[in-house]
Amino acid sequence: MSPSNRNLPVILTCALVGAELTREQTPYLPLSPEEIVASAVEAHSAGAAILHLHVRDDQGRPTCSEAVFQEVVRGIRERCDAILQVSTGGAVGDSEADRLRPLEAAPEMASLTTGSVNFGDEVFLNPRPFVQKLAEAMKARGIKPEIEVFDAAMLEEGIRLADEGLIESPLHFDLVLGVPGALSATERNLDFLVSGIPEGSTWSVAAVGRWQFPMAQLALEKGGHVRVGMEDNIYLEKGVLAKSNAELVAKAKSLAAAAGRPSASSAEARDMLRLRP
Ligand code: KMH
Ligand code: ZN
Repeated sequence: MSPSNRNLPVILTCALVGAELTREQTPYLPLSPEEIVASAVEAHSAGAAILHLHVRDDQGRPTCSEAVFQEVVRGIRERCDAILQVSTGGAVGDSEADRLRPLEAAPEMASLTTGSVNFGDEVFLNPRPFVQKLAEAMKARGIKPEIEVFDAAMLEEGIRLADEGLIESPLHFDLVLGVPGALSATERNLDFLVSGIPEGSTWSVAAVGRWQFPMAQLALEKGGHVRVGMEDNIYLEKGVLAKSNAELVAKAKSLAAAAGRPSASSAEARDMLRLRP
């Protein structure tokens, strides 16, 4: 822990649902709008300033339906002041038109993956013209992108979009490490990515599976922010399923406290991210 990072509030993000997980993998996965809202409010109470949202249809399948996103966004907003960040990644194979739909729910933030990448046995497609279109749509609506970096070139592409005027500074990056086929969750990779992040930006780490908490620890020590949640990892510890997203957030919050990093409230996070009022 460098002295400059001590006491720097950490922005905890909780990715509640994702698009790939099923109830077969964990019975605790929230699926219906009511379950997602309840899980969101609980995760926020446990310390998450940002909630990263995917939604599901009435069969539990991933959907980009505007109506479902709006229902979930409205439900959470009625009950807490968390920063809501919709996914524009959706599920592998979603159409470009569908992936633009969550922006209609008027969130404060949205994810923006700035390149294509192998994603397990599939390919998460993000051609440049579509990434530019997403960035333009976010800018037009005053939605701050979280630049999702699954591989190194995505960081450079995020900076390029800012140079082209499609993303406003300060930039916010989420370093997604450990997806099979993408950049692995190692300290060396984290250091390499962080060394390329422009001054004045903010960054978080979202590592998947068993790397979630070890990489969160490194992010805390290096002055970064942390994303946890069932989308990325369903285990509280080896062999023990998290019974809620709040449990994962609470664990991240206690790691942060032990590292001397208080968790930021949503209001503090809005300031740190320079979100528009
Ligand atoms: N479900 C993945 C294919 C995001 O939310 O922007 C993409 C994803 C990233 O989850
Ligand atoms: Zn996501």
